[in-house]
Amino acid sequence: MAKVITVMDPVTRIEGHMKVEVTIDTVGGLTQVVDARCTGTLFRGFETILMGRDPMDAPAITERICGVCPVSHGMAATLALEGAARKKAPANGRIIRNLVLGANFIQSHILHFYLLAALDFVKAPASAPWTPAWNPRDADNGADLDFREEPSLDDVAAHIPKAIEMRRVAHQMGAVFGGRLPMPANFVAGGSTSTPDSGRIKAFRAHLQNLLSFIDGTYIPDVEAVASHYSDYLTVGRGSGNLLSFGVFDLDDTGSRKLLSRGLLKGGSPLSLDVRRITEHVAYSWYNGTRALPPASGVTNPVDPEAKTGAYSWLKAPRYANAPFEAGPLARMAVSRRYEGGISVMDRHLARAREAKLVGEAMREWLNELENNLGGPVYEEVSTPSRGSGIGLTEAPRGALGHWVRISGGKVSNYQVITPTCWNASPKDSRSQKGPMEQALVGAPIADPSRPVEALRVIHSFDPCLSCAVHIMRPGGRPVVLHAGPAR
Ligand code: NFE
Repeated sequence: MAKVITVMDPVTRIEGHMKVEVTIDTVGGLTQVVDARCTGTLFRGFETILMGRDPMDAPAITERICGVCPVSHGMAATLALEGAARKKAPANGRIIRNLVLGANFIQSHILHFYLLAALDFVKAPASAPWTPAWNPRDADNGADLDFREEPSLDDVAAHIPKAIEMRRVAHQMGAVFGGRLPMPANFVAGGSTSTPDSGRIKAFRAHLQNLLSFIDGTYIPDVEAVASHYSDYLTVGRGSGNLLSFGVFDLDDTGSRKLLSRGLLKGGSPLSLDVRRITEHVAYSWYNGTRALPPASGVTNPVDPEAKTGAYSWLKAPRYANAPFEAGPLARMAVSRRYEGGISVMDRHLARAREAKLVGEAMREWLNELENNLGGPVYEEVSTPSRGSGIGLTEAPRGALGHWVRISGGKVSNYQVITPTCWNASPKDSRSQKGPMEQALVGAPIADPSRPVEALRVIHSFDPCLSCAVHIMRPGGRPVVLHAGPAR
């Protein structure tokens, strides 16, 4: 077969807008991906929007970065502001924030498997809303693609309507303390604006029980069925081989104990995180300059995409000690020694499902803790520092999330956000090292280059969210240039 380039633009069943270009060739008798380029096709202007604003607005504004993981942005922003103010949320505020974030993890993981990823592996009906698609029940379209015949795989498709209902339940659960979801209203620097009472705890617990039954009885068995019938995907899509977790769900008021640990695995060897070793590269991104900068002094100056030779993405390329690292549930579970498998398409799905159970079960304990401390404070007063800086490191459903804030004259003078999808779907860096997803695509076997469902399996396993990673566009025109300055 002659070498071909297949462009998926936009990649569907993800959040946001992404283009992936794969070069496919036959090597050693196997037709496979030999090169890949991931492009974020929108510009996210949130850092620029925040300049000159009251720092206390950062949680409410950054939650709007994305409707799928708003809680994580609220958490990262409040942690960054608390760092700048040298304050910590009291125990009940911390626990309530954990509970709302846990609800968001569960809804996001269910959403990802059933609505975004499962149809890469299971046959859906050849009718709306499942079509148009490379649908294996459609004789003219996908019948010859590699979709395996198993009753347990048919069950997965049959569970999709229930999964949609369960996702709603997870939102309802988070809204018990969040006030609403998505974009909860209770995340403030210093703690939470909502308070626990026995009625709210009871309502939350009922939703949680319902979700844990679904996770145990349906979600995990469904992922295991897919993993057992597509076990070859335990060796496809390894990527960078490096895993990074900022850690999440503080279990004490100092933040030193977490349900999911902070740390890295570089080629399997554990490392502790030194946040100063994170830089963002822009050599292949549509931003001014070529120098990699630490996010605390990062700049977000978009350029005309046609003016920067070689650049191909609105995503910057975050690197740790100049190396690409994968973020996500597999990274968290592996760093925490709660997942012992490898790094692959199917390991990502298995780790994500097992994490949903782990988090759900921990939430039960947190409800007990709240119940035993009803009336304890949820908020410690935090006033806007006139100057200072803070870093909020947490985890979003898709992986490590960091917010870096600098405050001068009581206003935001710099704000940088690094999302998990920036780690995973990043373009090349100054050393021309590909991002983890680009690396994971190389070597993926492809049966039909015009319908590369195998490449989609690799892409979807990372659960990319380009809404988080990039944001504003002017179709058909030049990029919108937002000028930094005080809010008008
Ligand atoms: Ni838009 Fe997000 C998550 C964050 S992904 S979903 O999870 O942060 O980059």
